[in-house]
Amino acid sequence: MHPDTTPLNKVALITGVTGQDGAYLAELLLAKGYTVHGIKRRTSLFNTDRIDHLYLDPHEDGCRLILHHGDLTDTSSLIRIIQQVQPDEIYNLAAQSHVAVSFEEPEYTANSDALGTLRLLEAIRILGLEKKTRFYQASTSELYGLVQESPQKETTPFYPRSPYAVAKLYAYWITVNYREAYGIYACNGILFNHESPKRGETFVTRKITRALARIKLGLQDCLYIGNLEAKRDWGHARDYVEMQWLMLQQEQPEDFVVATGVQHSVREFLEIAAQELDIPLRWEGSGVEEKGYDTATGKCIVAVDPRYFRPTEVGNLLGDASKAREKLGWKPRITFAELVQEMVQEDMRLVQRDELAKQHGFVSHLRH
Ligand code: NDP
Ligand code: GDR
Repeated sequence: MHPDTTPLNKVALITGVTGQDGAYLAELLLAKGYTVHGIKRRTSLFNTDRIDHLYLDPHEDGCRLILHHGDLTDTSSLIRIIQQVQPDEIYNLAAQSHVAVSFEEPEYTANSDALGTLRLLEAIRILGLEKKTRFYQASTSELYGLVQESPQKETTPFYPRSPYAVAKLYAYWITVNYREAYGIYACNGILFNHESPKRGETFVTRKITRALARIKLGLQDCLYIGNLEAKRDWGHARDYVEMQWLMLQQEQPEDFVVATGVQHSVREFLEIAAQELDIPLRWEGSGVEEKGYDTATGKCIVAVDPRYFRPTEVGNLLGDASKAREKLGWKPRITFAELVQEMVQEDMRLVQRDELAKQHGFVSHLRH
């Protein structure tokens, strides 16, 4: 049985349940007594690692996490699942969520991230669930892009800078429009970057903690990185999914910024992660020639690689979550230092496991 606190007998549907936020949100809702349905797209391998600890065989008693095959680009699957599940709450977390990848796959990104949101809202309408089903849209600080004011809050004008952000701009406004046009309880959470040990390996924080752990144990030589000067407001996913839930529990639907109000650069993140691993780091050179050396070994362990630069970059994001604090009493609990520490420690644990496999003759083919 999943641990129960206050059974609410509510039914939630999470798109993107196999992702970082989907896993933390499913855990939170199960602990609150929800029955949680998740939409998982078909993949050639299992990709449920992040939620395996929550999953019970459907034949066992007390199974409250149910997975359905579906895809945000496939309207019929979404209508079928929503009709079957009759959810009280839908959390739309599914997306092609990688900003750099969106320059390579702009059309797919628009289809899943922009039209996918429309398809879900239309499904609510087609099925006559406007009064029953509440809708949460995973909006993003990337909407602010080329920032027009700092820090950014709910009223700050948007200036998206990638196909991802432009697709999310459509999703933001279609959510507002369906709220105003059809009275659906629909909200946008404008979330600033949030990370965790469950973060995808190609986002910069996880890329750094994983690479440094591998370098520490001799499984990798060098971390190739893009723009070291980009600044972000980084929080912990566990804190942020609580806001996703809180936003759907209010009398009136509203949009909220979710952020820590503290900013760090990619370089600072890297330096703190290196400190955490006792790697003494010294920088040499500048721009695309910049390199980081481990002063204990003299080896180059970090190198800037322009392949990770973006055609249009978002250089400087900082959020103001005063509205969330004042109206919902929300504030983040996990500090930046704790976040980096947790990610580094968890990656060290995983890398030690890889190292052990290597020692026993299983060569690690993991990418880096
Ligand atoms: P992840 O990339 O970790 O997870 C995305 C999820 O969406 C995965 O489960 C993925 O499935 C699924 N997915 C992708 N495409 C489709 C599709 N076409 N149909 C169905 N499912 C699909 O993202 P996060 O958990 O980090 O983020 C959750 C949401 O919040 C995303 O919408 C993201 O854009 C947004 N966001 C994230 C922020 C962050 O800092 N993490 C900040 C602001 C917004 P699979 O496992 O198969 O890849
Ligand atoms: P972001 O996250 O684009 O903010 O989108 P990401 O971690 O990818 O990049 C953050 C910043 O780091 C710079 N950077 C690198 N990024 C990656 N991925 N790889 C590198 O090697 C690298 N080197 C430097 C980037 O240029 C950027 O400035 C995330 C996603 O979760 C979105 O879905 C979400 O909407 C936003 O956060 C808020």
